[in-house]
Amino acid sequence: MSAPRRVRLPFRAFVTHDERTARPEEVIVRVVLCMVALLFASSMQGQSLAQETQQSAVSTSNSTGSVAGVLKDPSGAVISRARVVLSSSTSSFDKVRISDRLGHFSFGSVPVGEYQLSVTAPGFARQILHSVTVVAGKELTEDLSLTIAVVATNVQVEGQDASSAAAWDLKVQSSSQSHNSADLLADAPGVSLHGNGELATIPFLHGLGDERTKIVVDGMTISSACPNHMNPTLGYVAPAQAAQMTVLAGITPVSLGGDSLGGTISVESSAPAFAETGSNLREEGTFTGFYRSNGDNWGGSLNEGIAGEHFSLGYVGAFTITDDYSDGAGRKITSTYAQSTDHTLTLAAQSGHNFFEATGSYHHVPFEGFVNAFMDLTHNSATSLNVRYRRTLAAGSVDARFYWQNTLHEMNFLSDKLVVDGVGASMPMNTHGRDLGYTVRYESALSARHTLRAGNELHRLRLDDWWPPVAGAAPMMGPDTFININNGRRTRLGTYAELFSHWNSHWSTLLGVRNDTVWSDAGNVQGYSSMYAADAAAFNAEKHSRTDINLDLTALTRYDAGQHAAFEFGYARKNRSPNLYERYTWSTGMMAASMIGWFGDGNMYYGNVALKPETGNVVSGTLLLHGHAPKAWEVKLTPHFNQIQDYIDVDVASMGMMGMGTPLLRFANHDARIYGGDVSGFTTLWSSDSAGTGRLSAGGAWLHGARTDSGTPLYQMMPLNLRLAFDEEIRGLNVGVSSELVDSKSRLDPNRLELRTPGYALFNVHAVYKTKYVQGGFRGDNLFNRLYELPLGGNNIDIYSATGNMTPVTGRGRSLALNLTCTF
Ligand SMILES: [Cu+2]
Repeated sequence: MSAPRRVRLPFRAFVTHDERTARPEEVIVRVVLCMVALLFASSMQGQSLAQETQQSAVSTSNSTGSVAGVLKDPSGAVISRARVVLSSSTSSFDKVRISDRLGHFSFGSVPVGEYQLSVTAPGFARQILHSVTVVAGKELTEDLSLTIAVVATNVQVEGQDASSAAAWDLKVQSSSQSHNSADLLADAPGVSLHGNGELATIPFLHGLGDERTKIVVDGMTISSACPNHMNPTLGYVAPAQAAQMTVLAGITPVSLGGDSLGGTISVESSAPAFAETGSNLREEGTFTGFYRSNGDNWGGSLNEGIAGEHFSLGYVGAFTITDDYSDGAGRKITSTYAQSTDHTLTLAAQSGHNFFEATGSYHHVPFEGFVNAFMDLTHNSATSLNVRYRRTLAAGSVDARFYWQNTLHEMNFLSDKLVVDGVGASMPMNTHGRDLGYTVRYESALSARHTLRAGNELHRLRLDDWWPPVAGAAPMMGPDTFININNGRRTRLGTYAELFSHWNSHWSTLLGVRNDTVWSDAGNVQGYSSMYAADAAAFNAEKHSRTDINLDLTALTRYDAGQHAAFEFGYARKNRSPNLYERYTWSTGMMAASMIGWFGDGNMYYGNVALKPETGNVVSGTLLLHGHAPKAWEVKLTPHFNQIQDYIDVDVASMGMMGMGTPLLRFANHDARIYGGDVSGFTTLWSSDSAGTGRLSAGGAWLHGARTDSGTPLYQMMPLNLRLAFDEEIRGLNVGVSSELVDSKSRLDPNRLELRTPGYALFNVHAVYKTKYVQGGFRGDNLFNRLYELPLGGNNIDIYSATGNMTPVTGRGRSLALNLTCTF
């Protein structure tokens, strides 16, 4: 059997959620054999062409230097045949290079001075690096990571030159005034944020959030190990560690998708830096500190790195603590305090075509209040290991990764949780989650026109969720341990192939097919006492093991009209299988069911073993218009439409049980539809040496989501919103004002008793001053101390517990923040 035939093998079943079970071992063995064959074939190819490595000449002249680098896509695969332009704004210097098969480009004998580096490649968003400084006799390395197509919004962590592989060169971060990585996504059009504790906001893309959006951190899939999703993926990335976040909100290439219904958010840490050939050890570090007035929030981070030509060792540590914040009316919002600590150690090595990286991290949250949940987080610790190997081949690359994370999570009541009459002053709930997985990806330029990407990945979650008995609280909370999920297992094996074709200077296409087979299972359960026996017996009598066979497709075409416009249009079929809590939570008891659900609404939820995967049919396009000169102006429009079969919504089991004002809901499949549009753009108002650069930018999004059977609105759809900003940059100083306008949320899900939130406008100011080694920043948020309710912030459960009134959580009042970053 030839290698290409083996690649096709895993796509044997073109059926979704098929009950004909393919045994996991069988499929794993077949796919592993296929990948071994691929790896073997590619390493042979690599050896025979190893001599082709290009050495870029380093100029030794006194008046010139050189610039070189490697271009990669978000997954780390090299990009060949990209057009790289180095130009000067003060001289006539303007040179073009085309990246070679290893993604390399280099410019020799460049006169010293300031340059702009611009990169365009078919199928990728254009990237521009301003202020590239060429120093006499030195080679400047500018490795760039391009984002795929114009649908990608590339969020660069402000102040960190995310595109640079000078990994320790984390110059300035106004982002260091936040302790929440999801906040960094706030300005991306189409992204809305769902409040979920102070450390772990959950991003929604086009109305699809949490596990419906694929969130990948350094290639790892990390599951929420909590029935309230208090520890979602982004909670494990300190902003100090995130070097680049890529948001794909429209059509996602299958290589970056799988087991998701919306788009993909990929977070990458800084790539390890290595010393230049023949030079001494390279040692760099960055220290950041920040303080935010509202909530007495402070924290800091330390990045330290030491590197030789072939090895690199790096450490990132981050700490933050915050007290409860106050809203615009000066009311303290209880259960919004938190603390977290992160340590990450990375060891990397490179030699010739080989790159190896091993990262170990420890993340610890001793407490985090949840105003929109009945419980608080009282302990969360996670230990993880991520090992990566990459080999550059003559016409492509092989990239393999293995990862593991062990998460221990505990919930209980923190001291300012308003608990009715002291009842349930203690109620321990524990979760143990173990994520394990690998990814292997192969890329090869088949010809000048076609590039093939193929990959295989496995993710396995094992989860136990149990609630120890509370002394004296039987039969409601004793005498036995409540087993919520017993040895839950969810194993996903994904395999994909995609072909990128660059037909001519205008047209390119991307075609992809992907299979994800998901095996779910869980053991038998028990309640605290005999009062839970009927539900437990009913659950235990059901067949728990399920196999979903999901087929994803992507077809995308792009037309590049040249200097002023690009157009992209595509279709994607995407699938997400239910998570363990959606399938295997089982108690209809009021107390137990109110502990399930990651919506922040206080409603009671329980699972449904028979749930089918959700299947989305997405049609989306993007029109990009931009000015002739780089950064003069740009307008980007992205309409989108998603017809979702078997969307996992809820059925109302009972309303107002036992005097509770909240409904008991059971997860259930219902067809739904979401459509809308994003718009963003900017224009440069002036640009000169004396007046600096003044820029006006805007971004907005509109969404409409409804169930197609009942016509009722879908839950938690962000209302129409618009962001406007003006900023001026002059000699290292950037000052600006911005405003955030949000319409009222009036389309409400009746089953969840979703609450209306009024519209609001917030105004913010900022100033950042940068020098080579130090950056200082100031921010004033919600300057007019506006009182507003968060459309996606959930309900204030502390107020509900105390008064019986359900109200939305109100947002942070006026807040002033300072931050400082030093590079040494
Ligand atoms: Cu929890």
